[in-house]
Amino acid sequence: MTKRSTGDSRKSILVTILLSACSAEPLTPPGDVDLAPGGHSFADTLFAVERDGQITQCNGGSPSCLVLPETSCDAKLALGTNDGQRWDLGANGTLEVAFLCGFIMEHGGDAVTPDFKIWATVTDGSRAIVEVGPDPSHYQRLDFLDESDKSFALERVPGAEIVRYVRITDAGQGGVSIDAIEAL
Ligand SMILES: [Ca+2]
Repeated sequence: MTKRSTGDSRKSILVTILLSACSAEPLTPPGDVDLAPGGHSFADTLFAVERDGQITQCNGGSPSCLVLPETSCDAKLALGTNDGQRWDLGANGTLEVAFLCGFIMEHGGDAVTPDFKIWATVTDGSRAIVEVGPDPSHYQRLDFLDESDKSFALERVPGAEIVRYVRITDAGQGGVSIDAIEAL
């Protein structure tokens, strides 16, 4: 075996390990419930939270997809499955979550079909701005979260075929609380 092929083999093994680490094993978010095993994926990582003008970076912890990153941020209530435990955005508050063990994929071709769902409670007259991106530096505005448990279609954003980050920003009135973000 040549030196190069050994290196390729090692790369292949590494990729295999990484892929298997991010397989559909049930995840257990701290303080929340199990993610749906083998089912749709839910936001698994808190990236940042802003409420009452204070920004908190929440990422960190384990890089393994078998266990959600540990975080002291209370906004972890918005991770994992829709379990009825919600994070209140607060007026002008922002929540940034990521699918680091999964992703949201546009499907349906030219047809506008729901690609992800934000499980949320939105009081009458309240709304939040929803943005998506492949990373936290390239958000594109998608739509408003202006009703509870609303589904969204990536077709509204040209070129957004796979996204991993979702940023939800209260439009000013408050009254929006997030339970979970689910890739469909
Ligand atoms: Ca929840």
